[in-house]
Amino acid sequence: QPSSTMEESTGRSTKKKVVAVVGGGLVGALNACFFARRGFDVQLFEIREDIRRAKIVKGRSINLALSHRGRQALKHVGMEDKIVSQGIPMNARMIHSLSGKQSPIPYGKKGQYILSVDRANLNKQLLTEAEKYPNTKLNFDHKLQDWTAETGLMTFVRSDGSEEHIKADLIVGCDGAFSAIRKQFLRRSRFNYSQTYIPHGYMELTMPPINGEFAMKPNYLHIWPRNTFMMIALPNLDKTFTCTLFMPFEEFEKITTGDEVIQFFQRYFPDAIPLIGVDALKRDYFRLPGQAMVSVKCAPYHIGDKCVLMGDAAHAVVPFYGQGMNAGFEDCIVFDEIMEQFNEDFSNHHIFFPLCVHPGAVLPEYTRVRVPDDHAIADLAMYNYIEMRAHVNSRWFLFRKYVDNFLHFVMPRTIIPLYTMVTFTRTRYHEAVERWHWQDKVINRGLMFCATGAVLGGSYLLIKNPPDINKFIIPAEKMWDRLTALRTP
Ligand code: FAD
Ligand code: EGU
Repeated sequence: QPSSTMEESTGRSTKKKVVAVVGGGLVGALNACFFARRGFDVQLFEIREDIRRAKIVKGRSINLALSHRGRQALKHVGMEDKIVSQGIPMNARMIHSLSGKQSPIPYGKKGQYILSVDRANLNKQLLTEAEKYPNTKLNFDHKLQDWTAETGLMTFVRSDGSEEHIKADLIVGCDGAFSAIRKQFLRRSRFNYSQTYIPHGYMELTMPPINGEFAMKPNYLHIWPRNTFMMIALPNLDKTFTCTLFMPFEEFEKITTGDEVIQFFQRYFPDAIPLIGVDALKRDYFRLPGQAMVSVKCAPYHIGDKCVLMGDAAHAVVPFYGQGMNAGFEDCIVFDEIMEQFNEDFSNHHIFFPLCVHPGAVLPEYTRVRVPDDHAIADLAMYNYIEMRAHVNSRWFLFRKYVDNFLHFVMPRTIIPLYTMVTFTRTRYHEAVERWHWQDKVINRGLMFCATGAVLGGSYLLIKNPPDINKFIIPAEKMWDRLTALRTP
């Protein structure tokens, strides 16, 4: 049984012993590894049964785009190579226009790519890795019901109805967008919270292999940008593609029969119909209703020295930057770095020793450092959602990416596309946004400069060499010749 003993040789309870990770999803399982590596007694609690034994795994999205931030976090726990080897590299997007034309746009230089990874597989591997540490215990079928901030006492309910009361020195809330841990935060003063459901829902459809091969080119993130409607497809190891259809709930509701589904696809995604298959499409469309997407922002991320939120529990973001999991994984690195910096000192004793070199208090520092970045990626994802919905068709998408790439090519050090900073670097999200605004200014100044130069230069030349206006005036007799010339091909 996990229990808390706040023993400390110095008499001050500055170090944590028992860490309870609540939620065994992607971030919870990874976090268990991070804390186990540091030697804490890690107790992980997950409401579901062990997904490694479960026959059917229900849950959100089947596959995810893993990029640099997520990979770095996996690297910290020695999991990068294993996960990368089971992912499918996507070197470029493939833009599908309404006519069926496909245009690739690389993500970066040769060899720069993001990965399509299987969510269930990633989750299983992370749980197995966490379990390898002797100081970690995974507790499945444990639903966090309630907890007390003052004592760190948690109440869990099991599927047989029994209750368990468990205490920990530190509670790490990784229980997702509808976090039960976060409920206690909401009851407290000076806790900021906002949640927004977007009008769109999503639905997943599968493209089976054709003659044992991928139905489309595998090493791409396939995108069908159609303003209000959008579809994205990521490849899976079993040579299927998982297509995610995004559309407003009211549009989902308009489609009530199989024939209407086909009509809808005929109108917006005609090239996908034969690849998904007419019958499968008619069937799978009605399997599940459209799934909601929520954006959650809050602050602070901690209560005293007792509890901290990470992953979707701290910041659910809409999936329009492919960063939710990546940001949650980066949370784990940032927390680990702060623990290192503060010598794992969680106390608030800097109130008493303000000039101390390591003034302790890991949790307030985590909030201070991480909130601006998580809020920045939440805002960016929402901004991209609004932008795509408003006016991103395939031509606009292609045009924008070409312009970005061109400017980067001309001034590789000055202009770095925003998605590049977000996807391929660990530039702090809020700094990426600042830099993006700065770059916009530089580009606008550049355009202004060119335009002004053109006008001034042009005027100067006109004044210096005034054109003979008579050259432009066509005599009446010549006008007739010209008009008749136009008629003969
Ligand atoms: P979750 O994965 O939600 O895990 C939370 C865990 O806590 C679950 O296992 C749950 O069972 C458990 N739990 C909940 N309540 C309790 C309780 N009371 N007691 C005990 N346990 C509890 N991100 C990317 O980086 N790239 C992508 O391409 C991408 N695509 C996405 C596409 C879609 C359609 C969606 C919806 C999201 C996408 N994301 C993507 C985001 C990504 O799915 C999430 O950011 C990520 O799953 C967050 O992980 P988490 O561990 O914080 O939360
Ligand atoms: C959505 C759902 C293309 C997986 C944003 C790009 C996404 C993913 C983009 C989903 C888009 C949109 C980026 C990546 C990625 C692009 C990105 C979105 C993975 C700005 C499983 N987005 N996604 N941007 O640049 O940075 O290719 O469900 F259509 S990966 Cl919406 Cl890089």
